Amino acid sequence: MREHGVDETVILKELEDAAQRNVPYARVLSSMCTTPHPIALKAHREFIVSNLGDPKLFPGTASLEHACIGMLGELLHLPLAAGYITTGGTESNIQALRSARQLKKVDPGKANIVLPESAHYSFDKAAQMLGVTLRRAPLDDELKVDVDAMAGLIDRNTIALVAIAGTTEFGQVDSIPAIGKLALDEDIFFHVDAAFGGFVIPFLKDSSKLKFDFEVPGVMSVAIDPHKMGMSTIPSGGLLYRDERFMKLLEINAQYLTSQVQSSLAGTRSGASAAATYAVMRHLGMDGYRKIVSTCMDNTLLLRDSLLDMGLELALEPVMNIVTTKLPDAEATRKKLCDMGWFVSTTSRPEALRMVVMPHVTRTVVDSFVTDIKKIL
Ligand code: 0PR
Repeated sequence: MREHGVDETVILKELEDAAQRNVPYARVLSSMCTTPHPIALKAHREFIVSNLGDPKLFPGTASLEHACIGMLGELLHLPLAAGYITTGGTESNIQALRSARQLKKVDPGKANIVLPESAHYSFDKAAQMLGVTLRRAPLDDELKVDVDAMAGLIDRNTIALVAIAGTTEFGQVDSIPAIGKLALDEDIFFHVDAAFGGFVIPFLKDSSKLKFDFEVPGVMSVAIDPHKMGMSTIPSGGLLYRDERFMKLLEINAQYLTSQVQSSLAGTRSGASAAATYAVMRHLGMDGYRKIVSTCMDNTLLLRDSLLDMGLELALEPVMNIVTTKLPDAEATRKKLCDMGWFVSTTSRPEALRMVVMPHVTRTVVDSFVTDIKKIL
């Protein structure tokens, strides 16, 4: 830091220059985040100074967080769910597994978690932090986890089962009712990572076919991210529990706080996330999200059809707003697109080019992306 401070106008210019260098969302088909809804931005700015780490100092903000959990609970078929607003899917997944480890005492170093090969890398972080082993079950032809293989990996040291509702790479949804049954039969804690799919599946036309939340017996916790398809600001995640008891397992004594105890992973945490999430969920309502998801799905199918017309093959028929197309050297194509200013990603098994059709990927964006990809394929 400099000895003497710099004038505000100079700094504002520096900030403007830094912002200019960021890639505009309209060129980004690799991200699960999007431009937040304007009302979320307004709410975020208004609550930026509040700290939910000490909720009794900010009872107004705490009531907004409580209301968010209520609305998320309703969305996930459990209006009375317990939970809190996290910083995102990573924190939600870590915390859910922390609850599972607290719940079932096994010999130190022996605990394991059975999860799909498609699970997000946040579970690797969780495993390192919690000192548990990950047992990865393979996927079937539809890129869903093989439930029989999961069953075969369970032993008496298994503290949790995990399933994904909207896999990061392909947007597939595991057979959650079957895994819920397995969890109940084996009496094991079952966590569903719906960080991406949680704000998509309930708004799809045939949503009732994809059961993934608390309506499925056996599901004990769900991660759902308002900062992905929920149109809220970063960092906004949601962790919901079937029973408050699971969240209580995380409580740490913090006598000097107004709340005396704390169960979140972060200590000091922004109230802005809760305010933004509250505002956008209240403002959009179910029909608002339904419209957003419907437009994303129309654009997803438009992109899918354009790629099929080019003679390309899909890695998976889109279940949600992610398009994956098989390519022998997907990485080379990704780089060429990057040189043209487009950001997409690749997958390895199967090797594919991956495009996430977020709300900022409009029809115009799809058309111009297709025009460019035609030039190089
Ligand atoms: N669970 C699933 C299924 C996810 O897809 C992700 C993130 C997480 C958990 C972790 O969520 P947080 O990153 O909020 O902690 N999936 C994306 C990914 O890692 C996130 C992302 C978003 C990546 C924007 C890039 C990007 O530009 O690929």
